[in-house]
Amino acid sequence: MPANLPAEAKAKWLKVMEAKTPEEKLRALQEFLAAVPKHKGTEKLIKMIRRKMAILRREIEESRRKKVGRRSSFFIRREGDIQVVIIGCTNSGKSSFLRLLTNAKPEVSEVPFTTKNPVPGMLIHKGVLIQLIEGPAIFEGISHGKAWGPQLMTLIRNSDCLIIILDAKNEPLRQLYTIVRELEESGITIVKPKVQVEIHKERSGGIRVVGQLKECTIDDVRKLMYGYNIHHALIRIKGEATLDDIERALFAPKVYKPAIIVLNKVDSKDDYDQVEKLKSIVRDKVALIALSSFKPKGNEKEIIGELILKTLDLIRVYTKEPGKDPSPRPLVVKRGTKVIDIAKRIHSYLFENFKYAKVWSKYLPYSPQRVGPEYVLRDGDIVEIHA
Ligand SMILES: Nc1nc2c(ncn2[C@@H]2O[C@H](COP(=O)(O)OP(=O)(O)OP(=O)(O)O)[C@@H](O)[C@H]2O)c(=O)[nH]1
Ligand SMILES: [Mg+2]
Repeated sequence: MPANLPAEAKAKWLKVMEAKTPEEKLRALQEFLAAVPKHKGTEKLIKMIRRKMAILRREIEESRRKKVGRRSSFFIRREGDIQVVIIGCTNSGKSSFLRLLTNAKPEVSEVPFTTKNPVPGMLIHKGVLIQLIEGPAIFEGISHGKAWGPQLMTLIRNSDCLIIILDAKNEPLRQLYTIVRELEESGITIVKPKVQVEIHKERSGGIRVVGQLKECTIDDVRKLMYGYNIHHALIRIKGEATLDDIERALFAPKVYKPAIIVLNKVDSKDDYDQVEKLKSIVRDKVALIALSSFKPKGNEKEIIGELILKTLDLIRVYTKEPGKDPSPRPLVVKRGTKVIDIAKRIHSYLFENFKYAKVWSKYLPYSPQRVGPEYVLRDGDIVEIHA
């Protein structure tokens, strides 16, 4: 890791972080690189920076070539409660899968790279609207700015969850490795990291840390940040972060995207050994299911819908006004959400003047029950807030 860089290099890194356009970023990286001393201890860093620069150069070149309005067809408006991007290698059956789960009608064909722009569809599961978007195919090298790479990675980064389609009849494991590698190269990881660090630069307020530090103090963190000329920032930590973890987040920030692996084209018993092989590799790191878009069992919508909610740790809560029926559409919230969080979400008046709530729940011995602000809601609960 980039420990012990001279002050000049650290100051230059700030410029890299502040760069807005790819062109600015490339220039800033060039200057940073010039300020990094070349020795054994900085070898890895230099390699990483050179790679970043190569990717940027390709990106700049690509976008110059495509200036003529192609970009807009890549934009999909976010709709519904959850946005999921379907990714995979070409011909793995992404379009077939989208057709199976939604009313969308993307072209299905054995011709590779049939889908060239994202196609949206809507899966409705227990009243939750899940927007599924088929992304154009991932292939080796796409993270280095080729074809739709940059736009696809942006689409992925802005989504809530990924569905990775693998073709059981075409080396699914190799496909998975390609996909994971391309994502990692773009700073996206699908395996939940033990520690997550996010650094938000701010205009004032000094260096603040929310979360747990490990083997270091807030003063160490401040010193580290000041070294990079960063005097105001909010550092959010999930898990326990060491000084190294924080410095790594500064240099190579990684975004965690929850994912579900769908092994497609499991049409007959002959394909089952692929399922077992994949299971033994993936284990419980990422959710995995096998299916056939050709020969669906009929319960795929239900299974995938449920798996998405579970993977994202989301529950449904119905709100209700006194004397009226519950809202037909649920609120989709994180597991662990309290009654008072719901009040806050509905209206500041309900939050500020909260008295009590009534809850109808299949988990309660009798319903409704009167509860306080700290009551933790569960999936399917109905809540009526009194202020
Ligand atoms: N045997 C079998 N073939 C399938 C299955 N699902 C899709 N296919 C076939 O696989 C080929 C590719 O399917 P698509 O759905 O177009 O794949 P895609 O991933 O969208 O491909 P691109 O958009 O071109 O990257 C087509 O010939 C489909 O008929 C399946 O469950 N079993
Ligand atoms: Mg397709």
